[in-house]
Amino acid sequence: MEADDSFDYLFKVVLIGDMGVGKTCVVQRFKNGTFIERQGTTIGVDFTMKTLIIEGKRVKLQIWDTGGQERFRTITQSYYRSANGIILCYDMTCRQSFESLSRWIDDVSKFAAPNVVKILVATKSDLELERVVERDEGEQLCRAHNMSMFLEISSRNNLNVDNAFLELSCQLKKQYAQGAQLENNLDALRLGDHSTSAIGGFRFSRCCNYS
Ligand SMILES: Nc1nc2c(ncn2[C@@H]2O[C@H](COP(=O)(O)OP(=O)(O)OP(=O)(O)O)[C@@H](O)[C@H]2O)c(=O)[nH]1
Ligand SMILES: [Mg+2]
Repeated sequence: MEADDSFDYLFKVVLIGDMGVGKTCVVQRFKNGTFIERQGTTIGVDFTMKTLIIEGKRVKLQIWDTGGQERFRTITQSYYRSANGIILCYDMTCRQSFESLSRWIDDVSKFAAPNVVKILVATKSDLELERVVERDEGEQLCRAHNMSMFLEISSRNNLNVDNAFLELSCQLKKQYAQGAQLENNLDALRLGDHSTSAIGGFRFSRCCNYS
């Protein structure tokens, strides 16, 4: 538990992707600033929290780090539904992990809310010499599936890990504000019909001010 439990925004973020792509290392780097070379495989789902200050607001992230093994797939699907943000991960040194994304993306579209914010992350960018998935391929996939952002990151060298969470948080915060604004406008117009999703379907540019 964090000492100060107050927050302005609370977002649930789920990390998914094949076993061994480095999801737990990403979370460890972000949460503790550490990198463990021999990280054990995640059994089921692990949970952690971290609060960021963005534009003077406390943005609390509930982070669900899922085990990528096939046998956990059904369990992890149940975490998608309440997710505000999803970080889809592949390992840029492992083509299979990139190919698997189509299945992970299918799962997201089946089980997550339609307005969930998705970002795509290529891990282990320190291993440039072992790269087998080109940057272009990641960018194309990101565009093709309407994901908000693509980043190549390294937990080992601490490259872009914080940025991934910050950009995702900014987009969630923006989405929330736009949704609230839209709701207010609808109320003001007394349309009385809230059946359409007020915060779905926005496209984002990168992003707000954080330090
Ligand atoms: N070179 C390099 N290796 C990494 C990096 N991140 C993770 N690894 C390696 O990849 C291994 C697997 O990482 P994990 O974080 O356990 O992978 P995971 O996606 O959580 O795997 P599951 O929990 O089984 O789904 C680690 O033990 C590291 O050796 C990175 O940024 N660079
Ligand atoms: Mg793990």
